Amino acid sequence: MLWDIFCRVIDNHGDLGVCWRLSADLASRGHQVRLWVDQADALAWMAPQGHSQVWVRPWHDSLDAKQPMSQVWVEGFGCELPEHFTQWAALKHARSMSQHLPVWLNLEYLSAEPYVERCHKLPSPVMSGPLKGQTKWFFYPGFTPQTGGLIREAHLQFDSLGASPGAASKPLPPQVCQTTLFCYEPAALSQALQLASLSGPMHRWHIAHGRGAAAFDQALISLPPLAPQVQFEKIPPISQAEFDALLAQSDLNFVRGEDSLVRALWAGKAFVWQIYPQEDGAHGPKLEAFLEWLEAPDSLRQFHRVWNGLTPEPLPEIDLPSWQMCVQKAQQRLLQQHDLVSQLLQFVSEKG
Ligand code: TRH
Repeated sequence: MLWDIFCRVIDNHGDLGVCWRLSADLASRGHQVRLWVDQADALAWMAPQGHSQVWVRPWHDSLDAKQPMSQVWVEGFGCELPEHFTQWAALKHARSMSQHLPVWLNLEYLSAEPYVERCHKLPSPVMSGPLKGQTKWFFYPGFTPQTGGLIREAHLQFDSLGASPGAASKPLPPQVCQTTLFCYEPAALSQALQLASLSGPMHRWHIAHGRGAAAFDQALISLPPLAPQVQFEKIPPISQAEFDALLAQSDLNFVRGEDSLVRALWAGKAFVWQIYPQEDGAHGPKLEAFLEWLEAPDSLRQFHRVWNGLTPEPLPEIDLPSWQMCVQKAQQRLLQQHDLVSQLLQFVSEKG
């Protein structure tokens, strides 16, 4: 099938990261994708290899009458279709009355909250514009069988120790503990750098570029003079495949947002999630719902609450073995469920 996927970059990299992974996964299953993006520049490092079956198109690019109608439209995160596209589609549809309009989906943000199961696959009538009267369908990713699931490509390999995308490629001395840091600006960062288990010569931090790297620099400056030395390496922007491999090679991953959370689950290593903060505080219950689903041990829950600024208490000590075991159990539960793209294909075949 031919798919149109629409992505507007709000800030950070998650919207584009998810839409690219979705497009590439569909393409690897033999589909063709027109990926409409308003700011595609991050794809240069995220997906430098591209994909021969995915055509990235600028948001305002218009289509002419010869271009084919696709079978599925996906609005990434409620971004709404561009006006020129709805006009083109309405005209094309009117000229060929026999042709069905595509199945129209709104791919929502990921959450473990209970509303996701209730709202998944609900219809939403289109009330205005050239396509008034059509129906859009909500498609919610999620962590339970009653949701749309998570993107999980066929090439991911899982064993009892979790996924290993490239994990074996760079053997490291076993005694050195590796941590990857991909975060926003957690107030507890300088505290984390002073934890006995995360500092000193037997520990190495891999610092992903961007906001987290700037926050790391600030945290280093604020360390007291006698704090143990932090061993670290700054990582330039790397491709999603390399990023996934980095998570798989680490013993502890600090991740953020939406897409790297899923990748931390597939990496199967202990992780701490910094949730995207929302002004109305909606991220608090969203984080708690996730920790509940994760069946996180107390120390991991507490670490998350402090890391996300939800409580002023000090960070608890890291407990890598129990945190990793919890992640691996969660991963096993997820592996019993269908992945997001398989579920999307099933839904489209029902509605098409
Ligand atoms: O960048 P993010 O903070 O994105 C966020 C969230 O998606 C959030 O839900 C959304 O509301 C907000 O954006 C607007 O974190 P996330 O989701 O993990 O996306 C990062 C992407 O960047 C992910 O696909 C991994 C990729 N990446 C690389 O490919 N290479 C890199 O070097 C790094 C650091 C990241």
